Amino acid sequence: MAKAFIGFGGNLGDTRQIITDAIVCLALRNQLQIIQKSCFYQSAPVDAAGGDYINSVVHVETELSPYGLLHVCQTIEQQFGRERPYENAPRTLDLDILFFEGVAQGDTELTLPHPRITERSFVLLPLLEIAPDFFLPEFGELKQYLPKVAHQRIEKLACRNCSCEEKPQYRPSAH
Ligand code: PH2
Ligand code: MG
Ligand code: MG
Repeated sequence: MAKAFIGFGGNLGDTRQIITDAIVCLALRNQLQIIQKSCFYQSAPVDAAGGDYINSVVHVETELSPYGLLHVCQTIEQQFGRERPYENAPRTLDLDILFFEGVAQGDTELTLPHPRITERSFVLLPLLEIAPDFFLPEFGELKQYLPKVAHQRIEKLACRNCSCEEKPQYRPSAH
């Protein structure tokens, strides 16, 4: 089983609902298990037109190959009406494989790790939320890149998607 992280994003339609449903579709796939989901984040489009994006990152474990996982991601994008009229066009749903354990490749169809992880707050924040000590080979600790993206507008939304509620928190009683 390999560990992989997938970024979800979109800025057309009810993106929170779309991402919620897309994660269910992903979970129903064979040879793949969802380990953790981040909260939703709302962010300004980076190098793209259109309205604000909603983003989230999911940690999976999979027996699929990187291209097998890519095929699953592309099928789910299609299910949710993804169209590609031009580069970085507004979209209902985008799934990007950010990291696939043990794989470093420069293929144009699938570059791994994703070449812009360290440059985007909409990837770094949700990824670090579910993997605070994430170490990216060749780049090092991901958290050190946070100051470099601090100017990118992003806001964590109230919990709805994340695994927070699955982790019981110690709440001392008032008495
Ligand atoms: N995706 C892009 C380009 N720009 N900006 C934000 N905030 N979120 C995204 O998911 C995003 C983007 C290309 O896939
Ligand atoms: Mg993308
Ligand atoms: Mg993509």
